[in-house]
Amino acid sequence: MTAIALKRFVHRKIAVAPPRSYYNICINVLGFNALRTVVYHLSWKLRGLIGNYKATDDDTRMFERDGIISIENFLPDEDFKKIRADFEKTELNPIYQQYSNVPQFAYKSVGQIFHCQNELLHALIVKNPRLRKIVEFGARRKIGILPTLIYERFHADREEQLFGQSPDRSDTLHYDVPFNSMRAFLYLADADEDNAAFIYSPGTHKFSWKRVRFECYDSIKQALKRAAAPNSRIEEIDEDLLADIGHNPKSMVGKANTLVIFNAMGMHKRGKFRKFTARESLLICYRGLDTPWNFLFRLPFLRNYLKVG
Ligand SMILES: O=C(O)CCC(=O)C(=O)O
Ligand SMILES: [Fe+2]
Repeated sequence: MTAIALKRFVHRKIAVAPPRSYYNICINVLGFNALRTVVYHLSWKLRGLIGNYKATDDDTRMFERDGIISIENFLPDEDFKKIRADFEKTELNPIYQQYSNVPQFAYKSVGQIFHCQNELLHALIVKNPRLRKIVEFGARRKIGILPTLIYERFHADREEQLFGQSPDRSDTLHYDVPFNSMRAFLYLADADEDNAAFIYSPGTHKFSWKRVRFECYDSIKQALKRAAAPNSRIEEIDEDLLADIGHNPKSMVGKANTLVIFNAMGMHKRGKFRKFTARESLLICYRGLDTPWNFLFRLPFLRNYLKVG
């Protein structure tokens, strides 16, 4: 195994493996998920102390408390219109997914990724000081990467898909990774409970021993389920486990030009489609900020070498 292949393996299978679908029962019983969560939390805490990160304004205070913040009329009108126009002229690539136990991908999900080669998004989003401040505060580190930017259009295109489930798993309650990880949606059209507005459970991003216990139980339960039925869909989280961490989901409805910044360690999911109206947004993803390779600080000279695709 080459060094790069080993690094990739560790990255995918250990560092950022989704906690709710890590199937190895033994490893989960041994507390792998819990240990990972504790280690990441300690590194985040330490970075906070060293970097002297403090919640000093309404944005950061709310983000610290809830793990999510919704900002209406985020961009000046003329800037928002430019992004909306850019979105409209961008040809999105349809992504169809087929799962063995689900006849057809429930939504037509279309997306296109820009790695910030787009000057407009770079100027208006990537360099936006308000967004940057909240993300740096949430991650407890300077933003040393370019976020992944994805234009998204989701919609149900058949009657039976209304209220149906999406096999991409994002409409099942989940947390993405066992560390504080920042993402944002800029709504490019109105999002409401009829067109699958994002759902988040404020406060569930917080570290606590109950949370660690939750991760431990849930990961074992998922692994056992998967062992019994390998092709089964990921299960909903148990209500009593959720109650333990103060679950109180909220639909993040918002008009076009609302920016929703969230910590993907908190419980969240995509809503359901009750109408055919598409949900259109720009997803801004800072996942690349956190890897085991930059546990405390990113080492600039290693940055490119260690970049994991
Ligand atoms: O599309 C959505 O609303 C959910 C997306 C999601 O789960 C995520 O970005 O982590
Ligand atoms: Fe997610």
